[in-house]
Amino acid sequence: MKTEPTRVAALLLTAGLGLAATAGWSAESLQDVMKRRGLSQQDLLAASKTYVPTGKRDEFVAFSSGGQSGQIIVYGIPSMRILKYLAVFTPEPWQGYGYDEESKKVLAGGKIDGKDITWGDTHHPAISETNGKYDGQFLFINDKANPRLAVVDLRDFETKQIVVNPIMKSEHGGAFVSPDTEYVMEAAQYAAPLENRKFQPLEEFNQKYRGAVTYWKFDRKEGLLRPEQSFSFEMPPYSQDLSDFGKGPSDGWAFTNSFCSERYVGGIEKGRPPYEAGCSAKDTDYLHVMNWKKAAEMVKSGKGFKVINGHKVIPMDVAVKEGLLFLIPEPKSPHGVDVTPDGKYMIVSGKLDTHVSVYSFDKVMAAIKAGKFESKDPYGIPVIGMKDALHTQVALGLGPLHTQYDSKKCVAYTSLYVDSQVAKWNYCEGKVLDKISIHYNIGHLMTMEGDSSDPKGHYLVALNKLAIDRFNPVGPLHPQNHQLIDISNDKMQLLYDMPVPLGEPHYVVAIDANKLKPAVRYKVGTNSRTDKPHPGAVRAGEEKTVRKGNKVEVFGTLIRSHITPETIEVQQGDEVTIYLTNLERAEDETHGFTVSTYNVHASIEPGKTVSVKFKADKEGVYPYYCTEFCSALHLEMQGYLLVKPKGWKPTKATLAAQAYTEADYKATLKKIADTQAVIDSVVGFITSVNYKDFPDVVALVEDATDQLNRTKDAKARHEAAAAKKNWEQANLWAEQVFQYQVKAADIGLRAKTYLEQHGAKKAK
Ligand code: RUQ
Ligand code: CUA
Repeated sequence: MKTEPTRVAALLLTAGLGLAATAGWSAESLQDVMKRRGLSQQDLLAASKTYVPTGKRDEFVAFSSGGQSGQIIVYGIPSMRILKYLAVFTPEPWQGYGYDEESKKVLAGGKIDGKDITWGDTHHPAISETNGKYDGQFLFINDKANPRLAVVDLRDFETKQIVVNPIMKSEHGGAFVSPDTEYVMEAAQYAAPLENRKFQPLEEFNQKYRGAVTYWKFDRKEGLLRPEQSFSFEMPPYSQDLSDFGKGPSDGWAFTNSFCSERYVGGIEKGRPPYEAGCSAKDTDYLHVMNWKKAAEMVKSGKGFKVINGHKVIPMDVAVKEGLLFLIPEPKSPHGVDVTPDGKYMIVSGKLDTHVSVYSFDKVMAAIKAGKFESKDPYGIPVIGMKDALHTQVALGLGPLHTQYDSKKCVAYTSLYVDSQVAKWNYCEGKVLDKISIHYNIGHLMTMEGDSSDPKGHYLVALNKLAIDRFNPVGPLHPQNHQLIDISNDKMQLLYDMPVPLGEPHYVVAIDANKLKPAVRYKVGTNSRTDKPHPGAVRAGEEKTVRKGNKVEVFGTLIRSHITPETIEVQQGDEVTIYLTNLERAEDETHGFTVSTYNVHASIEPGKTVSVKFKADKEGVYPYYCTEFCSALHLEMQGYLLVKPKGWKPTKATLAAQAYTEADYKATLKKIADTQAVIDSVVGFITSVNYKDFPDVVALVEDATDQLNRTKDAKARHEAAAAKKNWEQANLWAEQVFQYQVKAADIGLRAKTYLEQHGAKKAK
């Protein structure tokens, strides 16, 4: 496709006339639309609460677990528009995750016993906190199936680290952060021997199988978890589950649920009752109460732990002796234990009990201080009486599962799985305030910043396990249904159903959008996964190919609309590494890169340097190209990898003959002059108004100027070639000048439209 100057000029005209042209048409009235689409007043009210007009942004940004996809889904609230899938535990081609060398290193951190694990089961995301409030800097998420934890940096929404839990075989009760994110907690799910690759018979379950809760030390400055400074509590084999950190008055303590304190081991095939019966036989399970601050100090001082698989573990007897670990009975088979924003209470709901139980932190502390325990569990851990710890219990309905908080004092929301409802209630006074039905079978629920010490209210999202009949059918495997509920008034109002098209999301966290300030570009030559300068980075004009033995290293660059180099010649059997730096400074000017059939791909955002590596094991010709539609001449952003067979000798080399005449050259020069006139008029408009007051426009102007500056070199080249009457070279370099002009004009028009739409005023 060619961009003619006349088209650019036509664009200019329409940019000015667009509004006037549509004003005369008669539109459908609101009543017409309601009638035609069968919408009620209530529907319109709901729609007006979720609709975000074009160009406007959402108030909150949600990070949803992507379940079996091993990813994170980012969406806006209240529009429920999906913004991005973040690659975390599984290869993701768009982002080059698992297809470029830098991200492969991150994924390699998640290898278990030397093997790649290419899938993950993400459950519970957590946003980093400062003083108990979301700070928008980092995001953590667990992999339940393969006990791992990942760190996402919210400066660029990229995964930077994956760590494998050294002593667990599954992990569900994470991720949770301490109020200042010094530690990230995860609790095991299914008990197993803590020693790696060690068999123990199920008959010795009570003696040899163990649960655990791990505290990963987080180094905020480097944005990395520090395994050598992390530690775990050895726990009874009770199937530990969700957890939470204390805050405010309960800071320093942490809480973890369990759902099979029966220590049942199943055996349906041997005629024994199944797990579901054995694990719910007793009326209560145990809430684990840990003094993590004291434990961390003890471990720091080099005492009180043993080393298992290279990891520091506090044995149960030490935890008991040092007063670090206590149990409290809790209604059976709970999921969440959720500390209230003021840190005074811990709310637990047993899925098989109709109550939510509100435990008082003060009462728990008083019992511990007084040494008032009702018993000890089989491992010698003191058990605090339920009555001595409870503030109140409230009957909410069937299958209470998870609780989140409102900005209004004492107001909580609890999901009711069996009833398919959300209950709004007051935990200080212990009374139900409102209930709303959802569709269907809600698991977790989530309010805005609703698990922090500063919940924001406004909205609640019901994370429904089943969608059944809510959407257009797409086969037996259904999407999940996230339902948006308005909680700003006394009565809850259901606003919107969003099908979630990727895995089974379990938990979501949502943050005030103003707290997120992600970058739009990297410093040129950055390895985004380490945030350090990339040794493979080069600047324009420094591109080169280096051969050492059979290792070939290509140091290349990308900028609209060419890849340098445009041919890579290697011998069959060579090991090829291609480093690529995106030289763009403009927002959203990402280039992609792939080489045909070599299974490599990279996404190279402005400033980033990445590398792809492969063995050129097949003789042949392999096109490479940019995979992002980055510019009008994106298709031309191409090159050839030539893999020559061993012993190949060049014969007579003839490049495709291209005949151009002086007339062609002159015509191109005319085109350049016409385009320059268009550019001058756009520049005239921009500089006639207060464009400097608009940072977005200033960035566009910088980008356009950058493109225009590039014409100087090409102009010198076409003039030099013309002087030698080499009309082919002269014409092609003149065409290159035109290409830079077109890009500059394109950007200029975007700036002009922006200024017109944002009410720019005449410059003084
Ligand atoms: S969960 S609802 Cu892992 Cu908390 Cu599935
Ligand atoms: Cu760069 Cu397409």
